Amino acid sequence: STASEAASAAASGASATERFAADKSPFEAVKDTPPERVDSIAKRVLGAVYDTIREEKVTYDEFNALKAWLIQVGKDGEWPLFLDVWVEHEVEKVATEHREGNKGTIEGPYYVPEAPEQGANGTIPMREGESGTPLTWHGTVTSTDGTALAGAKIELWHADADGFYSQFAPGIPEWNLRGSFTLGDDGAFEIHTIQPAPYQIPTDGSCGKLIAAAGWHAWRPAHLHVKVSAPGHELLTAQLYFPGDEHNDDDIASAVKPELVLAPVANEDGTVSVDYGFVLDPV
Ligand code: MBD
Ligand code: FE
Repeated sequence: STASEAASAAASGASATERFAADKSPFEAVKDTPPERVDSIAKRVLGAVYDTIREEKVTYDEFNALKAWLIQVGKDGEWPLFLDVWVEHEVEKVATEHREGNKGTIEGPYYVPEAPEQGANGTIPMREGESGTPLTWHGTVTSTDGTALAGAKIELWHADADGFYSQFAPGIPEWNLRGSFTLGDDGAFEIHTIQPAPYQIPTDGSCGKLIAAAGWHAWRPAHLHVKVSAPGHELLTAQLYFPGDEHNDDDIASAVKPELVLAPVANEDGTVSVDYGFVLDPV
């Protein structure tokens, strides 16, 4: 219903801002940045803005609409959403371009650390009768040299069959569709979950206003989020996608890579199986 979607859209923006504030101490990490670097980056960003204003002959009315919109993005708590949808993909590419192992992609705004542990062969927390096609996923976590990574951990989180994330939409149990899977010596796992639905970013907030004003759509393809970690290896943040999703080629968040599209197999009992493992780069 429109009313419950509106309620959850407003809530998810504010929750994502709270989540960000709780987990990251961003200024600490860059406190030794030399002024030359700040100067260079700030000048280039502003330069791109000046070029746009000159080339597009931006008017005062448009400038004032921008000011009002930027103020509202903050009031809606949608800065994490805006930055993760329209900026993070380029940061992620630069951060991981040296890797020889698995492709990764953006984290997005809805990760919560310390999801409940389910073991190497486990079912993600879900409601009784959780809707969606049951999905059995196996694979192995290895290093780039092929060694199985004992004690690797997979953190998995994803939307439900209606496209909503626990802790960011109301009325969903706290850890629904969020789980941690710590692997044994063979680095192997078998995870049971359900297939998520395509996800529409909130349309009733400031990001939605930009999307409507620009004539864009608000959709991301269905996806599973993961963080995969192992001692002595770089943390992998990725998402897995499903073949044939109409938004794989026009994800609003530009986060789909061909290496991250699964090859699921439909079983006779209506469930789906998929084999996909991860290759981590040594630190
Ligand atoms: C999501 O679920 C997501 O993964 C991203 C990147 C942005 C908004 C919602
Ligand atoms: Fe997501």
